[in-house]
Amino acid sequence: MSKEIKEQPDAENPEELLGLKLTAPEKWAAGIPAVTAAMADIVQEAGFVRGMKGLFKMNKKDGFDCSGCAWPDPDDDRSPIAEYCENGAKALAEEATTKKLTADFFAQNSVADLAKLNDYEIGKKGRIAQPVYLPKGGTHYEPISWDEAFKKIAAKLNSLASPNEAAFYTSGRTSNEASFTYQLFIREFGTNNMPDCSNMCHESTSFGLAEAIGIGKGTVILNDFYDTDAIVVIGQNPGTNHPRMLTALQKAKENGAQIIAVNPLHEAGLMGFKNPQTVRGVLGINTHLADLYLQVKINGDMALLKAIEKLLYKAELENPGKVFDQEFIASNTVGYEAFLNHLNQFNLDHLAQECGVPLTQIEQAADMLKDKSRIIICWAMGVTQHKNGVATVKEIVNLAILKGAIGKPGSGLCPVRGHSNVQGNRTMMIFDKPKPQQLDKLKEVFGFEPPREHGYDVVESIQAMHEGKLKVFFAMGGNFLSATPDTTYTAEAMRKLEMSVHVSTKLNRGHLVHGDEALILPTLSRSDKDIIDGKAQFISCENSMGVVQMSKGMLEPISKDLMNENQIICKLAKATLGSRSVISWDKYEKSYDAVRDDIAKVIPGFDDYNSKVRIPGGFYLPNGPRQGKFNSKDYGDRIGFNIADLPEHHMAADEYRMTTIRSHDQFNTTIYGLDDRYRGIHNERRVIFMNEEDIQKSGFKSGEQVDLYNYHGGIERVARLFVVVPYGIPKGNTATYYPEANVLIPIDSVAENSNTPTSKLVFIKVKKHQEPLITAVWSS
Ligand SMILES: Nc1nc2c(c(=O)[nH]1)N[C@H]1C(S)=C(S)[C@@H](COP(=O)(O)OP(=O)(O)OC[C@H]3O[C@@H](n4cnc5c(=O)[nH]c(N)nc54)[C@H](O)[C@@H]3O)O[C@H]1N2
Ligand SMILES: Nc1nc2c(c(=O)[nH]1)N[C@H]1C(S)=C(S)[C@@H](COP(=O)(O)OP(=O)(O)OC[C@H]3O[C@@H](n4cnc5c(=O)[nH]c(N)nc54)[C@H](O)[C@@H]3O)O[C@H]1N2
Ligand code: SF4
Ligand SMILES: [Mo]
Repeated sequence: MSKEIKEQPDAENPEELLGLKLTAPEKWAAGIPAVTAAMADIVQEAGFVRGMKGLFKMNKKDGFDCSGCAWPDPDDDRSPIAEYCENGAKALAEEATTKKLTADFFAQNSVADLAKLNDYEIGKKGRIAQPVYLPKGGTHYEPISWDEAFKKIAAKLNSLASPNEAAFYTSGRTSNEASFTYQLFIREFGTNNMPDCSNMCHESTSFGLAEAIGIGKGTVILNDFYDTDAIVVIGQNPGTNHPRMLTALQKAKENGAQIIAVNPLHEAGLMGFKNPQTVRGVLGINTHLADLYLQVKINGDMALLKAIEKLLYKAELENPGKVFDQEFIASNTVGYEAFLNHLNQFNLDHLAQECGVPLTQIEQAADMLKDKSRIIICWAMGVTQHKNGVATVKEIVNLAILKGAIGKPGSGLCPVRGHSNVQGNRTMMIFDKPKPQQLDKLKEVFGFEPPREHGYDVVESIQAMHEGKLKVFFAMGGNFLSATPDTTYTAEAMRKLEMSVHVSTKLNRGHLVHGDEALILPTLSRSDKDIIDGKAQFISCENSMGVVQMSKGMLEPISKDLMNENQIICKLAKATLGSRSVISWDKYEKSYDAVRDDIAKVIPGFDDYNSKVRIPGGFYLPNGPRQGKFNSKDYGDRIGFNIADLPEHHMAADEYRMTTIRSHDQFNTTIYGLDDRYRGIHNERRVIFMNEEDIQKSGFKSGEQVDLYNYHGGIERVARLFVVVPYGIPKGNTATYYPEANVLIPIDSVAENSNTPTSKLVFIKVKKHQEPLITAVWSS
């Protein structure tokens, strides 16, 4: 294998193929194979006893919250046996592993050597067992004591010309308590530079919904799924990314709901489900899920939604008051007439062509919705990670308000969140654009003056690093390098830092592309026992439906040298701020209750936090729109119809649309395995899904080795060595896995208003694979 001459270890996965095997894509999800996959993983990583002990307590009311996705747990009774899915079990296997990285490991493996491994291999090395430090010019991470580590980071932070030369990232697993103390420290230090994974995820939702209805969160609860007439799932792959949602969809179907799926790929988990926790499922009996599957083109959603709205309008004209909820529209909305005029400007055939769905199928969708009023619309990354992500979110609101499908049982907006506490992070004020009222409250309660100027989000942070404006990057979890776009540019940016610090559970590529000095601080994971002063503590998280509940880890940590995230923050705050601080870090460090008492004073909905969080199953946060009380940016207690044009795509004749997706065997940049079982991909990640006709037209064949190019802004970005896989994807559309294809996503290709990277649409050219011209290997 050859490599270009590089001064630095590679920032990407090695360009090597592992040996792809293809099977036919599945038509249903879960069932026995899921149980088998889950068990194999957990037993291999954690051993039988430890693994089973963990699984037994996962998502139980007295147990710990699954660190996987943000799908909620049932409000009422939970299964006495298993309240988790295959991917929850894999998430546990990942952190409950007994393999650990000690000083020896880092002494034996240089940073450059580690960078030659692929993400799967890096992750499988085990949990980080002690703090490590990479000195300037160093080749190996070395052990460092916690005290020394805090001193070094504090000295560096205090040496900066301005607090705005540091940025503090958050990934979405950090608990409410640690998120609160983290933002408090950062703001007392003096900056709002708080990029977070939300910026790359549901930011378009948070922005769009906050403006439209007054809260940047969804409006439904789990029970709404059990009593609804229709569920529309747009740009989401629940079979892989929110597997227990399939149980909710199954129950909805049993109770008479119809399901419409909108997706460029036929995802197994949207088509059918064999519930492994029911006798029927174990016997292999499949619940058919989607009644209608609309295979849109990538980013065809806006055109599709408008076409459905237009057909509903036609039906409303034929049957006034029977299709649209005129009462709701009259008393809760603004701009109905203008919106209808806007719809009138579109031609149905044109809309059908733009979205790629045959008009007859769009008519079927409109028919299914027209007589129903209890409708839930779910969405995820297929909607948000587009240039017009915010506008599409608002178009979803348009459809909901035409039908009066919001603020009443069995109806509403359901953005399905990613990370298990990503929603809670934002509630706890992890945000680069805090509201003035929130900052006033901090000042009132704590007595320091928080910075008012907005900070950098993810994309702005990378650009600021590149321009030399940021000197220190501190990450609470995550894998910033690999999760962000334009990997080559981002790696250049990170290498310009004076110091990079990662608080992490597992080693990842983000630790291998670093500033002059770098530190990795190992922390407890969700399932780990968290003992302070001899007492077992618990943290709390907020799920996708606004339920806050406790989470108590119970597995023995793999090392005595791990520290919980809150303690790391408190100790760093003391080391950095010293007597400048007005906050009782000692108190917070010893007790989450003390943190919760102060959260109760600052964050609305958390009064009496310490008692409410102890109620088994937790408590719901207030949500006005769920009760039909709206608060939009422009129209007060009414929701304005949003008027948005169709997106325009200017692409060359030989360019394809490319979306990036998750395989079934990964959690973001953590690669659990090399298969994507439901899509029939085995033992490979460097694949490009292409339409059969496109493959033929380009003179390729199945299995062909290709390179992928993007030329946005006149810069050539290349992802080398991918294998062509013929797949049922619309013509002109392609899909690749994230993070292997992130190198192709231009840093300045972002969603309007939310600044989210457009990970679901970049334009690429596909060419026959060529070995790079320069073929020397760098030396370390
Ligand atoms: N096992 C597992 N669980 C996870 C994660 C994980 O990586 N692994 N990640 C977590 C996180 S952080 C998040 S945000 C969520 C992500 O959950 P999802 O949003 O479900 O994840 P993705 O795979 O990014 O893509 C979603 C779907 O969008 C479709 N799609 C792509 N482009 C378009 C488009 O233009 N229009 C439409 N309508 N559909 C499109 C894809 O085919 C895919 O089915 O999952 C969370 N849960
Ligand atoms: N092309 C493309 N890019 C994308 C996306 C996409 O769909 N396509 N999706 C985007 C989305 S939705 C998201 S959310 C981001 C995800 O971006 P991130 O949240 O930054 O990435 P993760 O892969 O979830 O982070 C994994 C790392 O977190 C650390 N970790 C795990 N658990 C804990 C813990 O409990 N505490 C601490 N301190 N560390 C922990 C481990 O070291 C692990 O390696 O990626 C985004 N990037
Ligand atoms: S659905 Fe999500 S939260 Fe629930 S067990 Fe599965 S991965 Fe964990
Ligand atoms: Mo996400």
